[in-house]
Amino acid sequence: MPPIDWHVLGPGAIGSLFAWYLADAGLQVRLLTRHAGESARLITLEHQGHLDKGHHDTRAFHVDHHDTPIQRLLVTVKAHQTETALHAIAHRITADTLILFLQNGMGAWQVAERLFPDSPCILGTTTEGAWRAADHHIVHAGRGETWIGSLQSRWQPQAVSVVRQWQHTLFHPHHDDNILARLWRKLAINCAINPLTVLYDCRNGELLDKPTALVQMKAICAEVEEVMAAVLGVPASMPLLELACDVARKTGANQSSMLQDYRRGQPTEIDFITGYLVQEARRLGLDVPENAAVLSAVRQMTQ
Ligand code: KPL
Repeated sequence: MPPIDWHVLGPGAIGSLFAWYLADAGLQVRLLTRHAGESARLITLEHQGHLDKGHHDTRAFHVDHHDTPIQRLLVTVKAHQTETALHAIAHRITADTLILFLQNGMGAWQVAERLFPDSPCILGTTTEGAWRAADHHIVHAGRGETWIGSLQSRWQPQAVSVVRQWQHTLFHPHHDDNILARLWRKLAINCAINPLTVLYDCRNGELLDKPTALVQMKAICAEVEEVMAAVLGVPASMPLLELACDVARKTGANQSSMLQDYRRGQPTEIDFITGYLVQEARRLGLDVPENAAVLSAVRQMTQ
């Protein structure tokens, strides 16, 4: 049997999308799921917003419950599920296991750095749009960009090697040796859009029609800009409010990932998005009252 190239931990919308296209490019992919009795999973991918619009494809994946070491691990579980999910497979992670985090929010990778300090840990961020229409039915809603890098210079070669390996996939990602700045830009967008879609119970684009939501978005963006500039040491290259409004417009028909979790009654990623921002602000001695208010409002609604 050929060696397994990637194990995907958390085959939700983004995990299934990546599993799908890695397998499509001929890589050997296995899924890691919580269901002990599950040995295979059929994933249906529906194409929207790019080539083959409306086309459905179904592909079978093995679910791996073995105890053998994992070579490359793609972590796509929700940020708050990371610790439990990694604990469950800790016996399969060695100093040679490459771990790539591709999640919304910030800071979940710190679990891996603590549990597996010798394993190469790299980070990615993607704007590929995917959502779950039903169990194991994923809609690829729009094309985006994927960036990969490492916070530690010792693991940059591993990040470059993944970028090379994925050149033959649909994603053809880019390497960024300042992945932190890119992750912050995504965090900023998520801080500006996701919690407000929960508070106003609306799609991303509808925020732009609500004057009070826009006032809040403006205040959120001003605070995030200040924290981001302090963390990265440089001011944002474009006004965040402009960027956030642009993303809200382009993804106007989307329900944000936080709103989807909220509507399904599932825990949201608020602590790894606005919660992370507020924590970083405190560490730096900065005041972020609008974000703190939004954080506590969403926590109250989702507890
Ligand atoms: O990343 C997103 C999310 O929903 O988490 C945005 C960019 C807001 C698109 O919905």
